[in-house]
Amino acid sequence: MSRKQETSAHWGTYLVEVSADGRDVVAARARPDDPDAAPAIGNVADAHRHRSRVARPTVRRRWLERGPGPDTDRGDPEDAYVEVGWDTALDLLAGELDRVRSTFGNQAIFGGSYGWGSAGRLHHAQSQLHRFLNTIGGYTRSVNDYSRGSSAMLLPHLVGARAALDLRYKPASWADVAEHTDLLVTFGGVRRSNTWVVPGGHARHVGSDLVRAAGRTTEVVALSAQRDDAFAELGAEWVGVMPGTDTAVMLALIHVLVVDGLADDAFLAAHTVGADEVRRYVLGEADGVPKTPEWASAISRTPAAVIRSLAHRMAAGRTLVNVVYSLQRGERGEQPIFAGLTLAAFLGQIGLPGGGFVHGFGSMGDYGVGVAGAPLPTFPQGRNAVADFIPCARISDLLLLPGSEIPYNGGTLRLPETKLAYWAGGNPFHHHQDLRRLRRALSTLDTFVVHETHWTPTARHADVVLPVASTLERDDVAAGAGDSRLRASPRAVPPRGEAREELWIYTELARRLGADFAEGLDSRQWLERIYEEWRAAPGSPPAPPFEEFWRDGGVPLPQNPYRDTVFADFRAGQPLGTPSGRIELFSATLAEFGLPDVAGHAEWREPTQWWGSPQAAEFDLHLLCNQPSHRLHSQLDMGAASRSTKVAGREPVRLNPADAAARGLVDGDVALVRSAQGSLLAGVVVTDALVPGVAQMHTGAWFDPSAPEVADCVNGNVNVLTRDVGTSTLTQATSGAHVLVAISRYDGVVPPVLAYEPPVIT
Ligand SMILES: Nc1nc2c(c(=O)[nH]1)N[C@H]1C(S)=C(S)[C@@H](COP(=O)(O)OP(=O)(O)OC[C@H]3O[C@@H](n4cnc5c(=O)[nH]c(N)nc54)[C@H](O)[C@@H]3O)O[C@H]1N2
Ligand SMILES: Nc1nc2c(c(=O)[nH]1)N[C@H]1C(S)=C(S)[C@@H](COP(=O)(O)OP(=O)(O)OC[C@H]3O[C@@H](n4cnc5c(=O)[nH]c(N)nc54)[C@H](O)[C@@H]3O)O[C@H]1N2
Ligand SMILES: [Mo]
Repeated sequence: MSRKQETSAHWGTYLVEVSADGRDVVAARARPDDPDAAPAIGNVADAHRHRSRVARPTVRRRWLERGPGPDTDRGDPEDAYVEVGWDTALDLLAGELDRVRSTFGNQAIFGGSYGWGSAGRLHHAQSQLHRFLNTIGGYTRSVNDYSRGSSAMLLPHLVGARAALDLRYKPASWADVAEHTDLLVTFGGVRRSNTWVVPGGHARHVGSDLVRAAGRTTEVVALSAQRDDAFAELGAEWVGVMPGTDTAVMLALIHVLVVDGLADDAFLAAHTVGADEVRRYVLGEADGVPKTPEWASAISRTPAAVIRSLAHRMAAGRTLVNVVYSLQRGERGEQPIFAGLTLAAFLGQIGLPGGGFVHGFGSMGDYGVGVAGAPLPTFPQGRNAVADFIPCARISDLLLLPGSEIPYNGGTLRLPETKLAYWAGGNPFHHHQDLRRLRRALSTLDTFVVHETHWTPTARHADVVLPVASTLERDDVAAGAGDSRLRASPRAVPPRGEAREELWIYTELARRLGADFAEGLDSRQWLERIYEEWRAAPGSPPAPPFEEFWRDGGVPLPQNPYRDTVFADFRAGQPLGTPSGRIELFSATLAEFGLPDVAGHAEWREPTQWWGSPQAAEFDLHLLCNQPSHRLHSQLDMGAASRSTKVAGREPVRLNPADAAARGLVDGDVALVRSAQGSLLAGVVVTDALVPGVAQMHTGAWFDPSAPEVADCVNGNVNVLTRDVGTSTLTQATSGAHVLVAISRYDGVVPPVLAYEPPVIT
């Protein structure tokens, strides 16, 4: 008899079925009461036992034979690995960590290790790695994220730190929207597939439920290059806009509000600073270019009449302006956020129920849930004795430009010299840009260490690969922000092969280095400890002792609805945490930074990656690189659900019928997609859901460099194409959402995809 049990991931809580002998996961399916379960669940069963699982501790043969040192052969598909026992692996690694810290200092260890790992609160890969590195003297860390690395840096300058945080965790709820909002104008789609994911997971997929409720009473206008970017149930009106040009449209909307007397001058005078600078700019008094709808239309290809009438509709009722994350994941990514907030301020509805500005509705499933997040159990990370850090998207710069200085947030950062990088819970060959450059960067290291469940392309570049137990193989607890339940996520099956829990690995490594990682506790004792510490902490909800919680499978979290108090209180007279206490439509702080690419107010600034740039002569299509629907990033890309989306055996590229016809492409063809950075093969999908001149691919196909004479990646990983350049000198975040490409039919012999094959082990 097989057995069913619950488990939790960033894509939700679901059920796994375990074989009668208790050793294997035979199926994974949605809970019957989940109204909108994620298709990614369909990847779990076959990914769990896939041949690409890392079975044993493994070391690169060249590193083992030659010792640590720079090596341009890292990631060579032919590179051989050697399996070693745990004792050997841990002895080698402890010795190398000790060599690096004593010869070069702890700042030579990069432990930023960005990534989404798994959802549990105890086995959180980064927290565990950071705690371990802290116990042995510290590490160079990374700050910010790939998700909203630019807006998270910008918004505190404009609305203060507190309000910026509340825009993430306490924005208007979907219930507010349904009740009060007449018009929701969203720049970038409210994509159903993106709401399937919440950091930490959610007990049920409530976000999408509420989207449907909102769609019944609220008119929705979605500006995007993709028609199918918004939930079908929203009944959104689609306005086509060329990617990367939204700022021009927003400025033109402000222009119409100003010129047609629709701006809320009383709100601007009482609650903002800088409205005059913005007025002068949009009227063209500053630079001789009035930001009219005609001007914006020439940039965005959105008809001027549509922009003009949209401005009037926005001023006619309660309007909420939403800007999704992806817009700020591009060069000058600050500007659409800055301009979107400025537009909402000119409408004067910030702080009114269902009105004003939100950022990220539709980007994650926890937006708009409307419930104040409860504190959650956390694994303590200790203190880092090293001060050095980088914004996470500057990883290749760190390794390629040691000793140099980069501008960041008005100051400069010195990049330390790195000898060893330690990655656990992330996949830089998924998340980082310009993978050819990343490979060069990794070749400079003495040693690259990776903890993984699977032979990801990142593991394939590592010198030491340690196999770790997956979520299904260990006990944990999980919950996301605003969740209804803290859930037990018990081990379903024993660890595959010789995989071990990371907590055990760090305990053993620390012991070899004369440090204490686990304070004598095993993982079960730690789970109980973080639960009990949470239960005893002030502000925690009532909860039973651990044994009872574990037996019950969870404990309800309080469902306290919050009010949009930041901006409501601000409207009622309470100052914001900005220098002026007001919303800064012109920030003197930003202006005084004197940066070449970010001014004191929102501006249209041409990125290099847009259809109007000189590069577009050769690379004539704008490729959108956005989140995959049937997986989380690169996770479980070999699973059945993800495989079901592939075309011609690789990641699909979508284009408009006119663009396809001009290139002689039909559905199911294999296309060669090239950018100034690199090339890939993809399977063609022709669709009228895209505006002409725009192509689209999802991120997350595993990097496959096995046929470099054909393309840098034959499996369709978009990050061989993207540019590794920061959003701006202010925020230095990823600009990976956009890249200019050329697409042609590939008529040669199509190479097989080898990305999911384990390496040669000798
Ligand atoms: N071009 C382009 N690039 C992008 C984006 C884009 O829009 N365009 N989006 C960016 C965004 S928003 C993000 S958040 C990033 C995501 O980038 P990542 O978070 O790095 O991507 P994941 O594929 O989720 O990588 C998580 C890895 O952790 C491993 N893992 C899972 N559980 C565990 C565990 O318990 N322990 C350990 N050690 N490992 C584990 C998984 O096998 C997987 O390889 O990508 C970014 N990259
Ligand atoms: N199923 C699933 N859901 C996920 C994830 C996943 O991997 N899988 N990842 C999660 C993570 S970590 C994050 S950060 C969020 C990201 O959330 P988002 O950044 O919102 O997601 P994307 O899908 O990258 O982009 C959303 C849409 O924005 C549109 N867009 C892109 N650029 C532009 C532009 O310049 N102008 C306009 N108007 N529209 C544009 C694209 O058409 C795209 O479909 O998603 C989360 N949700
Ligand atoms: Mo993200």
